[in-house]
Amino acid sequence: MTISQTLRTLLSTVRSVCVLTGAGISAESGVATFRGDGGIWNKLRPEELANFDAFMRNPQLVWEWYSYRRTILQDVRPNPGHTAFVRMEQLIPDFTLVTQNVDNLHRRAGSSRVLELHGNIERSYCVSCGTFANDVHVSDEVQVPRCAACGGLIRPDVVWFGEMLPQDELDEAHEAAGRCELCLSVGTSGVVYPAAGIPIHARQAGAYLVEVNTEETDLSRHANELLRGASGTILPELVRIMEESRGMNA
Ligand code: BV8
Ligand code: ZN
Repeated sequence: MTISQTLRTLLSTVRSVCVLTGAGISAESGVATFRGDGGIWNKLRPEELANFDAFMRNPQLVWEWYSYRRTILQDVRPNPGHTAFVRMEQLIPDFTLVTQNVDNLHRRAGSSRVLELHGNIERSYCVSCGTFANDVHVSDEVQVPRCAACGGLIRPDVVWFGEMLPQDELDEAHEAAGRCELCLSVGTSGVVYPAAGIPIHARQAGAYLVEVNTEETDLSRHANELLRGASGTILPELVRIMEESRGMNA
């Protein structure tokens, strides 16, 4: 993977950066992606699980899936890709981290401000009264968690297909994309909208768009530069170039 002189120069001067991450940034932590090899959705179909009707039809099945994913997340840790963005946030005056991931790993890595477009699997709320219930543990013999306040069904606080994204986060992400000089699209296949529109908007607004991915994606054709490889290797290298060129060796 070679980094162009254009990007090296930009990394030494850039003051406004917008990042979009997807499941690929968590792959090296051992969290399965959705659509890549071994992706969970290759086995499971999103229609059956990640939508509200499926949940109301079979809340137990959907909760077993989320409970399984939460259990996996207890044993994984952020990887050098997540950590690189914690450092980049310190180096860049106007830095915005937008994620599609619900795995909470950016926050666990120490990123102070994360725009979670698809929610967060660690949070849950009542479908009837909206009360949040964050100490929900579901195992297969236990019934679906019920709201202490009104007895309604508790659901994971993630955005399912056909559901609106949190408007404030989406607006803030859109604004950051519209003003950034450099946009990094990292570990996302770019198939899910409106999130996948963020890097495209940045490019159209004049940003230099770089894709960090092990494979070709739906966003590759929009990028100024493709860095083919693992985010856990590439992102620390980008930060090293930033630090060196700004005389801020760690
Ligand atoms: C909405 C949360 C509107 C739950 C998720 C037809 C055309 C276009 C759009 C649509 C359409 N039909 C329907 C739509 C809209 C739909 C959509 O985009 N569908 C797609 C599939 C066609 N979008 C929606 O429904 C959204 N809502 O539009 O509402 C609306 C309007 C009016 C009124 C009401 C509503 C809601 C979308 C959110 C869905 N929720 N997840 C959960 O996670 O359990 S989506 C799910 O996909 C995850 O959030 C995930 O983050 C997201 C995107 O996937 P990726 O992160 O990109 O992961 P993926 O596995 O695909 O790719 C991983 C990449 O990493 C790969 O490229 C791989 O090569 C790379 N990689 C692997 N290892 C590494 C690596 N890269 C670097 N380093 C490595 N080591
Ligand atoms: Zn309730």
